[in-house]
Amino acid sequence: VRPNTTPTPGRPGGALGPCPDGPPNLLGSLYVEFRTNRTLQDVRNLVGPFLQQGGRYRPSSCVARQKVAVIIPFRNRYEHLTHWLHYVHPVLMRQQLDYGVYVINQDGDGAFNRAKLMNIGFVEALIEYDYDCFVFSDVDLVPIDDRNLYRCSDHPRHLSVAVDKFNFILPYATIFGGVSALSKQQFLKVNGFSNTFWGWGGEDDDMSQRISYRRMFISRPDSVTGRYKMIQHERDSHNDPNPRRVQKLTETYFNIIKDGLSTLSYTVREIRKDLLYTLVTVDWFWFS
Ligand code: UDH
Repeated sequence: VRPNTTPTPGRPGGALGPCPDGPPNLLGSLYVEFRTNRTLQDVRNLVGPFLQQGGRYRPSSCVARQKVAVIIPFRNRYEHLTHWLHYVHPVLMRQQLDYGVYVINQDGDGAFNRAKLMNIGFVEALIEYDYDCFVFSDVDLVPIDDRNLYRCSDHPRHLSVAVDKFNFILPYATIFGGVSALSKQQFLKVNGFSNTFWGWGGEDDDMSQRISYRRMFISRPDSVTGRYKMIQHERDSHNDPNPRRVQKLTETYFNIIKDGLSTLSYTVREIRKDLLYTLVTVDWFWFS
């Protein structure tokens, strides 16, 4: 009878070696469309066999280079989430990441707070596992090139550099919205996102400023690798543009230490494990 773990030459006990720096099975440019009606069950049938409950995956043939929590700020966008899961799970698998998908769902119909949800995702993911990298992704952004690695690097990384909605051009040099990646250390260094951007806009620019005030740079893939398709949608209710968003950006420097992870307060209403993702439903008092 052969042992079920064939020892790897030179590795006592057959311990797995690290995954290669360049994942070997990437496809490059991908075909992505959102016309097909997909159900979560379709996606479970497609990628479920490779996942563990909660949208967790790790490669079986090597030890992943990074442990990545993918955090999605969310409310009432299940159609988008289904497309996202359909396309992005296979990409993350081919990238040989040890990853988990966390959908942070804002309960109720108060003003949406994307940045606060992402802070909560950071904290809740770390309660579950020793993640070292955090990718924050809008639910409507799907990469169309799998060479765009959902990993962290020496500096905070902006991944969604060339979005079809913006004609595949970076709208402005300091942009940090859409999809971004920060290591645990980088996120702690900037005290996470601000918790005080209510409604649409500004929170990503505030993070961009936090990064530069903490003497870090924004790194990016090139504009071919960093291409994305955005799912078209109307503006959501309870997410009107924040009229104070421009004014608040003049206050970032003074607010970094007094507004962020250090002042985060919220209540977890429910944690539900789907095969494809972990859904964390949260709310908070209006003043917090
Ligand atoms: N979101 C929800 N539900 C809502 C509102 C927002 O899930 O009701 C989440 C979702 O992940 C979404 C993200 O928040 O993808 C961002 O909200 P949005 O899709 O309304 O933002 P928008 O598409 O962003 O308008 C376009 C990029 C703007 C560039 C930023 C420049 N600073």
